[in-house]
Amino acid sequence: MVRKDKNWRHFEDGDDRHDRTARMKPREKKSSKSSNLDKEFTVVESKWMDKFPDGFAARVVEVHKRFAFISPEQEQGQIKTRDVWLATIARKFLQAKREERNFVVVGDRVLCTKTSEDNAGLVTDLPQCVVQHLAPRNTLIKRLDPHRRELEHVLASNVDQLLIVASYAGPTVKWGLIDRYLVLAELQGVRPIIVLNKKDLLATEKKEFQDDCLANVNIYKGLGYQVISVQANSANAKKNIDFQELKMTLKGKVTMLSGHSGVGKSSLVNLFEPELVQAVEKNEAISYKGRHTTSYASFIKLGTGGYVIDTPGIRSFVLQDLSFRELSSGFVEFMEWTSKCKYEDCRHIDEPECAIQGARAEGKIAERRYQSYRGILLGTTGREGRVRDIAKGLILGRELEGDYDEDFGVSEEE
Ligand SMILES: Nc1nc2c(ncn2[C@@H]2O[C@H](COP(=O)(O)OP(=O)(O)OP(=O)(O)O)[C@@H](O)[C@H]2O)c(=O)[nH]1
Ligand SMILES: [Mg+2]
Ligand SMILES: [Zn+2]
Repeated sequence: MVRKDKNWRHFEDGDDRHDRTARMKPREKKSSKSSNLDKEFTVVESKWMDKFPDGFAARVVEVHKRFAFISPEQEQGQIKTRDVWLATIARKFLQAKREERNFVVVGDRVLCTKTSEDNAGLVTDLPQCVVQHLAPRNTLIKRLDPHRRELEHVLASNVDQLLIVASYAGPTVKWGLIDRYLVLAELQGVRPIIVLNKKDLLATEKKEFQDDCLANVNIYKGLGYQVISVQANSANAKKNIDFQELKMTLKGKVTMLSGHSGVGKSSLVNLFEPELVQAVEKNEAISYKGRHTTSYASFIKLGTGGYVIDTPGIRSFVLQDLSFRELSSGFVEFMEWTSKCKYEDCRHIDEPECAIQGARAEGKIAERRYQSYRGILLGTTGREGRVRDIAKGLILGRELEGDYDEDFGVSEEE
C-alpha cells in the first residue's frame, strides 16, 4: 500500500491500473551514492552497446520531476507500455540539457543501462535503469513556458499525429485554440486531426450555436482537415462510424491528444482498449471546472493498434514566438495568396495591396480564420486565462502576463 504523503497521491486498492506510481513509495533516507556512469556519456551511439553490454533501447512513457518511466523497445521499436522501468538521468546529461525545462520528454527514444542503485531515492519493486543517451528527436510538440519564457517547454517528441480534442459544450469549444494547435501541427509536420466530443450536449444547445458549430466544422473540412464528431461516454460509441474512422487513423501511429481539461480526452482513449485504463472524473460538473483528472502525459499502447499520449488538459496554449512568415505558413489557406501580395514582407495586417486581405474580402478566406491569424500575430489571443488570473492576482510581471498556466505533464506538487 502506498504511504499517504504530500508528494504522493494516495490510491485505493484496485485503483492503480491507470497510475504507474502506484507501485512505489518514497525511501526513508536519501541515498548519497551517485552513479559513476556520468563519464561514459559522450560515447557515440554506434559504440554504445559495446560499452554497456547490459544496455538497452527504450522509450520514455512518463516524466516526473526526478525520474521517468521507460519501456524497453522490442522488435521494430515496439513497446509494451505496461512493462515499465524506473529511470533516472545520468548527471552529466542533466547539465547538458539545462536550457530545457524537462531533460527527457514523453516519446523520447533513449539508451539505458541497468542499475541496482536507488538513484531516485524510492522504494520500488520496479526494475531500475539510468538514461545514458537521447536519440535525436524527429518532431517536437512545444510551447512557450508560461513561467519562464527563456525556457523551451517541450511537451512530447517523436509524435506522428496531433489529436486536437474539444467538446462542443461543457466546456464550450474554443475555435481559436483549435487554430493554434493546427499551426503547431503544420509547422512541426505532424498530422492534425480534430475531434469534437460531447455530441449529445450539442443537441441541447440553441440552434444559433449549432449552426455556428456546423459552419466551423465545414471550414476545417473545406481546408482538408479530418474532423470527427463523437460522444465518448455513450454505450454505443464504438458502433459509431466516426469512431471506426478514428480507430483506423490511430493504427500504426503515435498520436498525442491535446485540449482543455474535461473535454473527454481520457474517455476517448478508453474506447481503444488501452494497456492502462485512464482515470475519468465521474462527476461531470466537477470536470468542467478545470480540475485535472489526468496529471501526467502518459504514453499508452492501444489494443486496437497504435499508441497515444494522453495528456492533462491545459488552461491556455500559447504558441512559441513565430515570425509572420512562419505563422502564415501555419494557415494552409494562405499559401496560394501570400506570393501575390505587393510587398514581399507583407504581414497581411494593414499593408496596401495585400492578396490575403483581397481573398478575405471576397470570402475566399474565412473571416474567423483570418481573425485567428491576426490575433496570434498581434498577441491578442491565446490568453484565455488572463482575465481570471488578473482577478486572482496571479499576474505579477511580464513573465506571467497573459498565460499563467497549469503545468503540462509535470505536477505542481512534485
Ligand atoms: N455529456 C458528455 N460527457 C462526456 C462525454 N465524454 C466524456 N464526458 C465526461 O466529461 C468528463 C471529463 O472527461 P475526461 O475524459 O476525464 O476529460 P479529460 O479531457 O481527460 O480531462 P483532463 O484529464 O482533466 O484533461 C467526464 O465526467 C466524462 O464522463 C460525452 O461525449 N458527453
Ligand atoms: Mg484526462
Ligand atoms: Zn499580404
